[in-house]
Amino acid sequence: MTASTVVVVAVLAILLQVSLQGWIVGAATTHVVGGSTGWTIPPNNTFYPDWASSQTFLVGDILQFNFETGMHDVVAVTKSGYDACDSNGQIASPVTSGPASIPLSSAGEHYYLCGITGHCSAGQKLAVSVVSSTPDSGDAPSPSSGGGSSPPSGSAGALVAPPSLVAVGLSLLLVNINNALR
Ligand SMILES: [Cu+2]
Repeated sequence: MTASTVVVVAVLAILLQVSLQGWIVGAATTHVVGGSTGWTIPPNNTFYPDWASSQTFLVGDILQFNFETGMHDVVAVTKSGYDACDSNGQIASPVTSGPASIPLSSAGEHYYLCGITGHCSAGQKLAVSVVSSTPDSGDAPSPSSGGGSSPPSGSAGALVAPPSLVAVGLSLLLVNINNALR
């Protein structure tokens, strides 16, 4: 009886840890450029600006350009290259294989265009504004005022809440399992 309880709790602990890691790692978002339209000559010149304005781009997120290899490409360019549809302003080698996943590794403005003749001037270009994922470098504001209890030491500030929630959940599970086995 005790042994089976230990096994059940161990399995639950592993599952909780896996889901917790997923919660942390899962913070990055993959943005499918243009949604279901993908990366192509858009129906109008405001299509990609409109799409970009509907998104929040954080450092660490990924831009996914869906296109058929050979039909389009993705060239990261400077702002002047973007404005002029001039791929000579490229700041990285063109990505010619679709679909292409490009990580947003720094904050600021990032510019992309399709280098196939005529496509950029037809609106196939993208400007995104990437913001830091931690705009406030300080700790998150604590909702508890007057409790006086400080979080347990030894954990990174951002990770204090989830492990304690897991601990509470495990305790409740232990109680329930013990009751069920009686
Ligand atoms: Cu193109």
